[in-house]
Amino acid sequence: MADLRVFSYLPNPRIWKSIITARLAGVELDVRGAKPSELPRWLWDFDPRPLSEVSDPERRAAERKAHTGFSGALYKTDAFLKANPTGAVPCAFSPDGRIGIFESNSIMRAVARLGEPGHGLYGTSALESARIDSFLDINLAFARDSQHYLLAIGGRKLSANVHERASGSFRSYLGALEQALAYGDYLCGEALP
Ligand SMILES: N[C@@H](CCC(=O)N[C@@H](CS)C(=O)NCC(=O)O)C(=O)O
Repeated sequence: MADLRVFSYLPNPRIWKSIITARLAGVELDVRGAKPSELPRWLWDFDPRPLSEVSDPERRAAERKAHTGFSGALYKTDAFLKANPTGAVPCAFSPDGRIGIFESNSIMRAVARLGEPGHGLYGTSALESARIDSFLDINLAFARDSQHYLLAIGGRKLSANVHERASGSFRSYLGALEQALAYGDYLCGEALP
């Protein structure tokens, strides 16, 4: 049995970081999903599957309005929304489906925590892990603003305001990385794990 189940549209850059971490840390992932264009015709659930395999009542009960990156209807079960209150993908589940993990950075951290002892990818102490969290946290504003920017370009609705926000958070995020690297070769620790 895999250590963690991940459901997403595939490929999704948001899960590459978890897949890379899993390879380096010796964690087995069970990655499920389909192309972005196919996912609206899937049941979003711990046991995700094409709607062709789902009964009509189950499909009707799961119908929701998409909110980000998709339009129209998506089919998310109550159990999916209980495990993953944002209703977004990627999301991950414990092998028994009882624990849901959402936000791609959190999924990556879960993979690192599940990894073999000593891999060092999430630091070598509580404080080093917290420093890594600091960089992941400042990434969130940039990730959100760049998502709005890319979706606006895709929808041919790019405004000066959206561009300005993405540009500002890009500068602020990379500025912090540059500042950290002005004092040494690593963002955290003294060597690559
Ligand atoms: N910050 C989240 C973003 C996830 C996200 O926005 N996912 C969108 C697709 S890009 C989604 O699942 N939308 C579902 C919906 O529209 O209901 C992460 O990094 O995991």
